[in-house]
Amino acid sequence: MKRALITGITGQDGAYLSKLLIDKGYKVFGTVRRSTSEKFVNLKYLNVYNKIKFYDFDLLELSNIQNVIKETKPHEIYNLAAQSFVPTSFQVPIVTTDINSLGTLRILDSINSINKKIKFYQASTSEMFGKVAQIPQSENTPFYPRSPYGVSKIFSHWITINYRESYNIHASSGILFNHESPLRGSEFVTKKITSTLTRIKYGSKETLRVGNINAKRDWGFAGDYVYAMWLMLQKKNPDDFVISTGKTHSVRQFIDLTLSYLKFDYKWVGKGMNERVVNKEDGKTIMKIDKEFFRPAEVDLLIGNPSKAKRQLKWKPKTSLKQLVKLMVDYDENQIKNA
Ligand code: NAP
Ligand code: F7E
Repeated sequence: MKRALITGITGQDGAYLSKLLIDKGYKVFGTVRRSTSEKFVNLKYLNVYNKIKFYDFDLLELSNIQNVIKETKPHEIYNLAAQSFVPTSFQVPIVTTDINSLGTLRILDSINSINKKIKFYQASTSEMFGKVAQIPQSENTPFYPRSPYGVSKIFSHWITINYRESYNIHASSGILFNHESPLRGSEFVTKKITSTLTRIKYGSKETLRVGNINAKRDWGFAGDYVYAMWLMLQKKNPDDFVISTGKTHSVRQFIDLTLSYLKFDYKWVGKGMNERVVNKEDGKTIMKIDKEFFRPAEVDLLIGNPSKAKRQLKWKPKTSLKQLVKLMVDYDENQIKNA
């Protein structure tokens, strides 16, 4: 039986990847940071919680990482753990770097000393492209990060390549563009939009407050993307792959898609910071711009070129943005109905 160790199993991708690997017959071990609040909602939602063996773990603690690897003896390690929220990385850049950059190095160095045969997946990101040097972005596009998060992930990307080349470790990096799902963290823009607008549709009096609605992202479905992670570790040789849909949409378009799916009768009014969305049925403002949600430096446009993954991994995205909005809103509606 194949054994996989997933760091960051309580996050969005951790849940979908656990489900995929358990369905494939793996024994899955998951790492968890201790906390006083419930962390297993995603894993329970996908019905995998009871099939996973959990370990206390923090990427900041080398001996802890080594002990977990020695105890679980994994064939594959998927390093999904990270401080992954870009705005927070401006607030706590040093902790973000310690977790995201040195944390990755701590795992790689542990693999190198414990068992070089363990295959390793690193969760790299389109945030490394930042102020993009090319459109669309591919594996060969130069990096220009725009946040401490992006910078921290470039270290982990290159240290993964370095350990592969120096010590012959099967270490691959997936440069994943934004991927979303019903299980996306509540602060990320897509989830914030679908959950808030759904609550408003069901009678909540709140207003959706967002930042830069002109930012464009290449959004895919997390369920499709974790399959690419697994494919990378099944390849004979390790490598780096861009995983994306090849399409880009603005936050404004994502808001439109959500409003339409929820059947709001609405209109956009005003300009710039005063732009807002009004519900034509009662004249109330449903969405407005708030400077609190702008970042010190922004990534304006991301659009990935997934040709290498299509060619070499035979991977392609299956879920359109419209289908993704449906999945997310349907889930948010069920949460309200079952509350
Ligand atoms: P997520 O939902 O934010 O999950 C992050 C996970 O990392 C959580 O389980 C979190 O645990 C854990 N974690 C944070 N700090 C830790 C630490 N010091 N030690 C151990 N665990 C720690 O992220 P995601 O969306 O699933 O993304 C998975 C990975 O892919 C991340 O590395 C992210 O940076 C990267 N990525 C994501 C996207 C995307 O669009 N989703 C795109 C490209 C790359 P707690 O539950 O304790 O917070
Ligand atoms: O922002 C704009 C914001 O926070 C997307 C992480 O998973 O994907 C994610 O990073 C865009 C940005 O994701 C709000 O300025 C407007 O331009 O959903 P997000 P992100 O920063 O792209 C990458 C690939 C990762 O690797 C990261 O880990 O939306 N935006 N208004 C807003 N964003 C947020 N969060 N909230 C707003 O109100």
